[in-house]
Amino acid sequence: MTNSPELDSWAALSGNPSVAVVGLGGAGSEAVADLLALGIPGVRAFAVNTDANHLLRTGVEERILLGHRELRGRGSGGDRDAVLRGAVEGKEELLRRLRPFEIVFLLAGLGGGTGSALLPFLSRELRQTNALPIPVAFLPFQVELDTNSSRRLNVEATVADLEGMGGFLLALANEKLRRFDSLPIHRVFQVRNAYVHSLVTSLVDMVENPSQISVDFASLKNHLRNSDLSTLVVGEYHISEPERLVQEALNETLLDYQIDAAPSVLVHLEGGSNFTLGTLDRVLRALRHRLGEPDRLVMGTRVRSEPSEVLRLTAVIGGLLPRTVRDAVMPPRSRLVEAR
Ligand SMILES: Nc1nc2c(ncn2[C@@H]2O[C@H](COP(=O)(O)OP(=O)(O)OP(=O)(O)O)[C@@H](O)[C@H]2O)c(=O)[nH]1
Ligand SMILES: [Mg+2]
Repeated sequence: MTNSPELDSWAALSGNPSVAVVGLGGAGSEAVADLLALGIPGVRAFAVNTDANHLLRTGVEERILLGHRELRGRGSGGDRDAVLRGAVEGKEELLRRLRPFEIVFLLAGLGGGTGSALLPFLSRELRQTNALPIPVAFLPFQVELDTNSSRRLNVEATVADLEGMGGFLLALANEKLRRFDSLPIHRVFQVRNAYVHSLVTSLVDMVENPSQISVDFASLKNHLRNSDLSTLVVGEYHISEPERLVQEALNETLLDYQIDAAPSVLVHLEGGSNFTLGTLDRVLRALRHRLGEPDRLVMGTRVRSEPSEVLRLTAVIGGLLPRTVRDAVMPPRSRLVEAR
């Protein structure tokens, strides 16, 4: 309390936005458990599923079982419509539990019934409140799309729903993890989930860290609400080579996209006390150049108190052509015909 009523009223308004990560279905819930293992201080974690067994086994504390009347806690077996009916039934509880949060990351693997149905459903519902939903979709491996047409249809329906809504969808293609073919499967998913961890902690840092270059919640919301299909890149490199850092990050992309024509980018840079303004300028110039001089760039930095040889970049590259995501989720026609 100060002795100024006006300052007191500002203090009451200055609290950081509250953040939740919500895993939808099996893959989404497992991603949230990985984020918890990596540490997400100040962020509340939820798992939402139609599968009671999976919910009982997950390490995520806040759990919501949906559609138990129809699906009896057994999962949906890929039935997106049944999950949607369950979601309508459970909508009040879902929104009551999620209402306190201003930024809500929604994580789902597409192709099954639960995550595929809930990602657009909750994005739409949360957009109608004052919250900022950030839907993150893991696209199935090519072999799943080639061999299981109901998976493909679920993915297509989900992407179409999200596109129809306009606004943000962050897409990460599992197929791009094939470069880790020699790792055990759970380790491969952990690599991808570490990217998502970087996204969550960077965005939280950007809105909660007013001491450095930061972005207010309203600008972040405006930026994300206006950049539709997006993907995530993460890179780390020696601080003396900022251009190489940008190159490394862009090489590690988890979606095929047209790199040289992205209209928007949100970037977060984290370095030690030796991270200079000159280095920041070199990173941003290199990034803008590689992305074809995007019209909109939102940036945040975090400078730790100790010096560090490593600079870390996390960027959300937005406004990708819708065609790009369709290409990523739909195999070429000839291959579909072969698979039948
Ligand atoms: N990270 C991760 N992804 C997975 C895992 N299993 C499957 N996936 C991917 O996620 C997609 C969706 O699968 P699930 O998450 O199991 O499906 P669901 O949303 O629970 O839907 P239903 O079980 O059909 O109700 C699959 O096509 C895979 O590409 C997993 O264990 N971890
Ligand atoms: Mg499931």
